[in-house]
Amino acid sequence: MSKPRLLIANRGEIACRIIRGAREEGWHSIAVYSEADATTPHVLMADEAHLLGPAAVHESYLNLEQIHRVIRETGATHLHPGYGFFSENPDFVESVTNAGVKMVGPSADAIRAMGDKVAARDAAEKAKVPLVPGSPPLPADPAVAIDYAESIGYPVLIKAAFGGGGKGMRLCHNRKELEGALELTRGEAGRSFGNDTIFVEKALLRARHVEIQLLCDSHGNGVYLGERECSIQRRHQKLVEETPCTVLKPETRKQMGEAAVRLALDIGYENAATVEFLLDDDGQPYFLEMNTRLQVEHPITEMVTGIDLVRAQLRIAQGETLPWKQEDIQPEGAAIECRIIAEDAAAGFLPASGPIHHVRFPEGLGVRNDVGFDSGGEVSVYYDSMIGKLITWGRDREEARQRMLRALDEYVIEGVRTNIDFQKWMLAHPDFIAGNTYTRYLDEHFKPEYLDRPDLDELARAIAAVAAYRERVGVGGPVQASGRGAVAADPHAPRVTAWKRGMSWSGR
Ligand code: MV4
Repeated sequence: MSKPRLLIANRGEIACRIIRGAREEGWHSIAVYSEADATTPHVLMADEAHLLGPAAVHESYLNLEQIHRVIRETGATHLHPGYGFFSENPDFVESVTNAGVKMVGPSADAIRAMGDKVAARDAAEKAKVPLVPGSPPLPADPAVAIDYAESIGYPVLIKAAFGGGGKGMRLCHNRKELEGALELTRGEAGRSFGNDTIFVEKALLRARHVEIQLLCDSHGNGVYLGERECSIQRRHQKLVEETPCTVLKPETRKQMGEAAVRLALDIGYENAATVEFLLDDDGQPYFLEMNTRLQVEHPITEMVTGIDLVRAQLRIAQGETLPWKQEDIQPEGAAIECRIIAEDAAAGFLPASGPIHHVRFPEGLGVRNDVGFDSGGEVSVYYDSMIGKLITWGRDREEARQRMLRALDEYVIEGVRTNIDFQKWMLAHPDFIAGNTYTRYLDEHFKPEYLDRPDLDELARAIAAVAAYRERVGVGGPVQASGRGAVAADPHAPRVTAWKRGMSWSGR
């Protein structure tokens, strides 16, 4: 059989990740890119690369005609959508499939079935997946919603049936709030999702977000690859993910995993999926929704299971049978992912953009760095501000955590502000160490003022810059800080290293 030809309809770190999987499987990789991405790593890594159009996503990565043009010009046989962009768009999947290209992912029907959160709840109920108490679609009469809310008790969440990922939700603590929010949420749902179906669910407010990774082949086999806890998030953007969840009991993991596999097989699901649950204070799981794509945080599952999820996806797309039985999946150790985001905490977490003058990536045992940028690149305003993911593995959680702090210390990005300081704060926090995490944790506990003082950071950078310059021009001797800034010190004095100054070896 000739080499499969894989078009990767994405950019950045996930495009690089997929190209690596393709190369190891012996597949030919075809990158696509926008004018803003002409020299980015995914373009350089792929076997071939094709321009889609200008930087704006609707002219490039979300331009269906241009992607079809590249399919025709390259003879692509398979397409991997990554996450975001077209990854959960059933119309896209249909059009690609009709062009004779095999999607590395689920069918349009499976995406549609899970995109409707009411239908997803019904399917979950049939598969005996534990559910949050919730209503059927609500009629226009507010009395129905109020009666329902009063039967399950406040607080409740009004959710849009075609929302998801936290979009189109509204929290109501009492009857008055519910009355005020119903038509508002319905109107927004209609405008945002083209369908104004809404329903209510009991709101679980101190719950953890725990999700189950699945792989299903096209022959009706499915396995679960353990869980990921993703409670550390702000405004529905996950920031830290870890596996295993510190509080999940083995019997609950088994219950959630088996329920998730039943749901997927019931709907004839093929390829990778994630089933999201809330885990309440009593350790009870409740189904939220199913994500029909490879997720950003998939690497932590790969680290503990040793299974390459992208390679598994490619083999599933070729019709291979899963090579694992459930008992073959035996996660080892612990893994943590910190998302590296270009943003300015002091400016209300606005996305940061601009040229990347210089980077130094962390390395060493148990460290994985998934990025799609390099020195000399640029963070564009057109795309997601998540520019990379730092992942560490340890024999236990504490080893993974300490390794993460060490790796964050090694990480240098000059030119754009990032959340690396936030990640250092989070990973060193007693609540994180203790595993006291839940979805509202940061709303209740974090303020930007907690991060390092930028004036001290500036001094540290000035010292490092002078030291680097003196080394480059061959001027001997260490440099130290004084009231006048960085000055040459006695060359015979013992060196005061960056570590002893409370900075990293990279000078931060
Ligand atoms: C909830 C919930 C509490 N109770 N549903 C947000 C994302 C989407 N998957 C569903 N979400 C939630 N649904 C009930 N009945 C809280 C959230 C939620 C959340 C869930 C997972 C991760 C982060 C979150 C942040 C805010 C709210």
